[in-house]
Amino acid sequence: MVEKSLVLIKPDAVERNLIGKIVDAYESNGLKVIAMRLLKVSEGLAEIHYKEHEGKAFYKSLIEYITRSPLCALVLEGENAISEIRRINGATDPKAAEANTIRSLYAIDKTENSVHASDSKESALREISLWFPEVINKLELEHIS
Ligand code: 3AN
Repeated sequence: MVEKSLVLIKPDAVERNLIGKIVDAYESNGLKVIAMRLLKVSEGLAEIHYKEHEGKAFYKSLIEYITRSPLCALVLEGENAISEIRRINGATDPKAAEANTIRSLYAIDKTENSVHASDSKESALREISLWFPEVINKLELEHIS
């Protein structure tokens, strides 16, 4: 099934000039970039994006990290994109990530782990609406017409 997913190439990766290598990992696995934006995230957007982690021990450092310098947000599309992207990314903790995944190659630690990707259809819809409302509006228009 063709799906869309939100990916963030996070500050630690953008700071180390890894955007190209990371996008290449997705594109060479057949995923298509359908939206892309470089931005320095506001605290408000970070808090909405990471709402499910509010109150956890790592929450404050997570918000500080994600807002400290620009990140690259993308919408990717492809066959089984949601699970495929998470496979390409590897486990949250780079020490546990499989060889040759993005996190095994580039992540620094559990917080500065280079990439984020939606973990379900529901979170993909929520996250794409948050980061790229124009993509959702276009989908709705296509659905109606
Ligand atoms: P994933 O990004 O692999 O879906 P989530 O959704 O569990 O992982 O966590 C969101 C982000 O919060 C992670 N990408 C990571 O940056 C941070 N994080 C999650 N768990 C921890 C932890 N135990 N310690 C520090 N940071 C964490």
